[in-house]
Amino acid sequence: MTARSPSVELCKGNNGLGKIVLRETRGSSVEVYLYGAHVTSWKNDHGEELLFVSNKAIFKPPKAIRGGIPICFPQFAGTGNLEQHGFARNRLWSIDESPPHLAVNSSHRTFVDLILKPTEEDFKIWPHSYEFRLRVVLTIGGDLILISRIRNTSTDGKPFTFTFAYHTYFTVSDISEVRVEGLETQDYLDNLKERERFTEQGDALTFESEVDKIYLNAPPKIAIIDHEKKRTYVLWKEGLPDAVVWNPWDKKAKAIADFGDDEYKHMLCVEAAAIENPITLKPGEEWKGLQEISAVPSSYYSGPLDPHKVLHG
Ligand code: TA6
Repeated sequence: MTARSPSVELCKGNNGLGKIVLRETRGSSVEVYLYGAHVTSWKNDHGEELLFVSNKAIFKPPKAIRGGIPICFPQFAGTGNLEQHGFARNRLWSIDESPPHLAVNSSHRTFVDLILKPTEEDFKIWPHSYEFRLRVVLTIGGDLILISRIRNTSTDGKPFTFTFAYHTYFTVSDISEVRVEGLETQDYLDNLKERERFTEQGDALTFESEVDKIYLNAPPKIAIIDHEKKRTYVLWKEGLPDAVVWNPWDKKAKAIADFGDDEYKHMLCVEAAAIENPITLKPGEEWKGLQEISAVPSSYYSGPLDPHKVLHG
């Protein structure tokens, strides 16, 4: 295999939208659109796509791209005059040519820094001054790291409060053959039951119907096991206490215009988030939220899930 040198390339993506492609030596790659600072592709050394993007995704502002890793800011599943997941994913970001120093280790050599600042229009709907810097890193080993730094730059002494999520869509071979480990016994708010609070029972999460749960104060490490592919996604989060797990299943999938009717079978959202305790920044203060995802062979292969167990819980 010819050795490649790591590279960062700005090019045109779908509909001529600006896109940055990060490539690492062993063949892994990441693509991120300037529109929404939206990661839409993360491939391993063998060129296999690890993120789900709907075949019906509309790469056209103001609609957010369906899939990949939408950035939910300044709110997650909120109400009021903002879109439910905020507006960061609907804005055109810029490449940050002079980012303040961010300590990274040697394996973080291939990255791009993006920045979003409010426009006059934004001020009308969310009257706060901020700088949102996103660093997208592809490590030598092919891991994908997102580091968000949000600073309150207001000069009028006004603090602001926000909620946040990396709304990550993982691609899976068959949702009924997927387990999630690390959230068992956690408390969660169930979005399908008016956000009532429950405690997760049993061991790993398995999936046989729509799920939309906000796990509170979840452990920093969560594993998503794709039995068929013998692949495990490992999600590591810092500064993001909560985790959302979402699959629309068949009925909701049909109701989402930019989502294929059967696509729910091949995706699962596991989202590092800060929801239960919104973050407040005084002027000059900065918040940092990091997510690292890796894809590793599932050495522990327990064989196909027991259909009776999966179907009847
Ligand atoms: O993360 C789960 C969720 O909040 C679901 O309730 C569903 O609305 C999903 O996000 C997709 O939201 P979107 O605004 O991207 O269509």
